[in-house]
Amino acid sequence: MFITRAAIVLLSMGAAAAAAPSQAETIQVSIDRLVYLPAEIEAKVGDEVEWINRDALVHTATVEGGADVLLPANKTGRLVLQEAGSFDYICRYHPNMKGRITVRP
Ligand SMILES: [Cu+2]
Repeated sequence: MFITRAAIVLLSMGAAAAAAPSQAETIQVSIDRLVYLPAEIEAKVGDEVEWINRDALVHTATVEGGADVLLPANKTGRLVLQEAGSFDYICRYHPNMKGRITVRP
């Protein structure tokens, strides 16, 4: 009986350790009245950001010299994060809208 329980505990620990590093997450950022919420997020390479535009205006999530995600009114847009670093982004149509994504390796 003791041996069986110990084996089950070891198996479940092994499964958790193996699954953790490779699991990509989706991080949601809302846009409400020309504001990214939250404005700053942290993620890791392979994660996906999903912007949910709740405004009746077209927005973008645009990194200067990099990614450019179009976000039509009341629609969502997604981006898979490919490289580590800290990225400031704005909306091309409303440059006062500012966000930042910090991507860990
Ligand atoms: Cu905008």
